[in-house]
Amino acid sequence: MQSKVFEIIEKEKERQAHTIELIASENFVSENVLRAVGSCLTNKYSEGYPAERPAGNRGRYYGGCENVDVLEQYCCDMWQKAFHTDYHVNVQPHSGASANLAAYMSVLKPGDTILAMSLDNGGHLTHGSPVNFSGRLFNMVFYDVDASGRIDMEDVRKKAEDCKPALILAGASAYSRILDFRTFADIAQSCGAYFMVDMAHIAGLVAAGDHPSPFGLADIITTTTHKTLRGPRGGLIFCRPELARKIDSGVFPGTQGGPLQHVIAGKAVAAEEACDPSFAEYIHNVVKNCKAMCDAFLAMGYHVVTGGTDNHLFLLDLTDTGLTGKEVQNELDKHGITLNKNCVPGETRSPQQASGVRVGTAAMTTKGYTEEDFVRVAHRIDEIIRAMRQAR
Ligand code: DSN
Repeated sequence: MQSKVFEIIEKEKERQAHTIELIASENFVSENVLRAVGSCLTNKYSEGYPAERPAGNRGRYYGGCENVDVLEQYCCDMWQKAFHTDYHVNVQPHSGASANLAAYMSVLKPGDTILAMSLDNGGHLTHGSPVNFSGRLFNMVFYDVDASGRIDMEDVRKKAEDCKPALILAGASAYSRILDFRTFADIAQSCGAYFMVDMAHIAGLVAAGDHPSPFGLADIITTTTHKTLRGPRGGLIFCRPELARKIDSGVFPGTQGGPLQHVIAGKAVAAEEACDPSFAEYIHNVVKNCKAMCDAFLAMGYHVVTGGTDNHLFLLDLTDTGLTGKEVQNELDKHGITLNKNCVPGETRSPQQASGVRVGTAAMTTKGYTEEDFVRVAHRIDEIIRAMRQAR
């Protein structure tokens, strides 16, 4: 049967081949990851866990799981290797949002207090946005950023003392600076809270040693596998071994049914790739390229939130230009440059309009872009923005 779907996929392949991809949360996976995700493993049901899991959570609810048992355990082993950790790992979360939901539900009750970073300041929807389950199920308190946009650790300490949270969350979707996991952990310990890190954006940098590691400091660590880790779309949860049973139950049967074994296969391939020395080399280049591009914008007089970047992304605050993030995103789309509008600290517009754009270098570094290429793109973006302002 002829399917329309393959025509659409061909068009998307073309789009991906011919645009400059600067969305900070996207990347291009290897052929092996694609092969694994497109495999016959999609046919298999396997609710439950492989036999090697900690007592209480082992065993499957279906027959015929002998191959996926080996696969899932291998995937867990490889992610432990990639992060040099003996933390327990659950590779079943379907996404970062599912991982965060399962993590919260494993150790918290509805109504408990979570101290986190708000969406406007760079946090994620699942970090307590009122339109998300997190903001509806939990009592959210948000720590602030200082005038430059950096997390104000004194505010974290003060709010933790005041609200006595059950869990403190560090991690972000649009934050360009090093996260001070040690100070977060000290604050969590001093108020008896769980310390959770959502490292979805920076996980590749953690694996490569380009960002301090939360392992050994956080109780629970969630991540996606498709951003800087360059794997298939999906999530992972790591936890201290004593929380293994709670976390596994929080994923299945707590918040998910059958795991996606074809995606787990893709995650296992991505973990193998992350263990190869070439991955660290790639991530070093992502960070170097990001700094070069960010410096080019600073030199052209743009307002970069926090004044720079330590990682794979930065945020341009367009308030001074009179343009919205949405207008710039749409205009760049017309010129084959893809990025996303983003709220900035102290945002006055709705997230649909937003006053900034987020720029990331992980995807185009995979395509071989160098510092010079990213600087050239920065100048091209500036030309387009200047033309938009003149047309006003
Ligand atoms: N939407 C992802 C990002 O772009 O950061 C997070 O879910």
